[in-house]
Amino acid sequence: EELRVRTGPSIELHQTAPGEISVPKEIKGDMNGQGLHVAIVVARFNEIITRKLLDSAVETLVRHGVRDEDISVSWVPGAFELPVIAKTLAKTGRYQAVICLGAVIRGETSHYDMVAGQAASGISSVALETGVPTIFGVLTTENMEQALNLAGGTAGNMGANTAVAAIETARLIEAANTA
Ligand code: INI
Repeated sequence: EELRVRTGPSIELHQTAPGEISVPKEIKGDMNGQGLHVAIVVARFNEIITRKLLDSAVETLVRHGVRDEDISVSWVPGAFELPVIAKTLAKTGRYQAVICLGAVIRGETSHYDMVAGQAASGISSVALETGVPTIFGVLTTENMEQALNLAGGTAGNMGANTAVAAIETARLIEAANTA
């Protein structure tokens, strides 16, 4: 009896029945936008870029089931102003996600690093302080050509990516709260 071969505790713990392995419970967000309310905050600075991001974000939200009337759009002067309006909107409790869109282009400013850095850390703070997923859709590029490529050119459209991130994260939060 004492010489019985043991498989070891790690294997025994995971074996529910012969041949059957238990797996951890996975909590997932899906891409169903039905019923979601989404706020978009968009910077007017470099509007030639940000309008393309906005169009793509709205189109992608709607394609995934978000109703037009459940999407709000707020324009701010520049990327630096995104966090304060994002926070105001997040705190209303009316939105399951907030998307921030902007374009900070190094070639055109000496305070590029300030604007880009503050936008990123401000947007991150809004998400953590409010619990509302606040999506970072600020392009930070060396020049206008790179920005155009990321706004519907050769490198896709970051606006669409932000819409996908907003829906998945909002749905994951919903799943995590009800799991
Ligand atoms: N705002 C941007 O969104 N992108 C930029 O590239 C930019 N540049 O180049 O300076 C920019 N500056 C404005 C800034 O966001 C604020 O609106 C401004 O500083 C007033 O607070």
